[in-house]
Amino acid sequence: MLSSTWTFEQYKGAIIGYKIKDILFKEESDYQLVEILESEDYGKIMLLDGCMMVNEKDEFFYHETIAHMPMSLVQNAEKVLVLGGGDGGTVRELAKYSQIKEIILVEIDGKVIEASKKHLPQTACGFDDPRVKICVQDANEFLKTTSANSFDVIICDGSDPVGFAEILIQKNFYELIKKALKSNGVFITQSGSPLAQEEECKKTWKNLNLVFEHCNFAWSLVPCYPGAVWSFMLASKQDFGKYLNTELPKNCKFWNKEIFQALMSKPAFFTKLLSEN
Ligand code: SPD
Repeated sequence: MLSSTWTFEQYKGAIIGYKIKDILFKEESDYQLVEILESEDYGKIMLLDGCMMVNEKDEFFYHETIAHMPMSLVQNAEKVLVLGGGDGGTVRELAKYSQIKEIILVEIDGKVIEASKKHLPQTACGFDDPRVKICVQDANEFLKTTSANSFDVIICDGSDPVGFAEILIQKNFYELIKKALKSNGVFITQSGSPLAQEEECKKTWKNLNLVFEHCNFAWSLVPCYPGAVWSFMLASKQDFGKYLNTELPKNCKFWNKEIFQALMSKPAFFTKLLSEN
């Protein structure tokens, strides 16, 4: 048991800190250091290589946005693929839709799933849904063997694109996603902070536009991530952009139809950033 210990995440010239009460899980996996800590004010938090992934207090902003945004843009989505997302938060949100028949989660690091199931039940509860199939595999390798036109919605819920996750913003990766997506399907990826991670946003936008006929971007809030304003990028083979889904997910803390419109609105600083490509 620790007392008055802090954990800090430094990103460029800024640091975010959390006061920690206890270390619940700390193991080096084949890919990264996986930690789950009990914080004083933000519930349990998961860090991967010291980088904040989830805290129980504000994870709803991120997971509700990344799951409900694409689901709002596809009518009757039945088959959904989640790449990354080993903490289970995105799957939990998807499991709210009765129309979905199958959710496949492809996570490279089995330890993230194991630690989340054990210590983050509030986030990982969606794994219990019988429609969820878990594959512990590299997302790029999974996509190489996926048949064309397989998924209505594909969600890339990855870490920052560094090290083994660098592939997640590459053109080749987006080409594989395009192949796996149905003609009216929608792809969404988290794309970093337009305030703190400008280059990551710009590269994601550039490569998506090289591959897909139709791209769009949205923003949301993730108070625990560097920059706090977060970005999400959407891509499709067909024109999209209107709210289509009639099934509004229940028990959301953030998401609703008005929030959808607000997050799809285009703040000038963000449009300018992406036009600098
Ligand atoms: N800088 C942290 C970016 C992490 C994005 N993914 C978080 C995964 C939550 N399911």
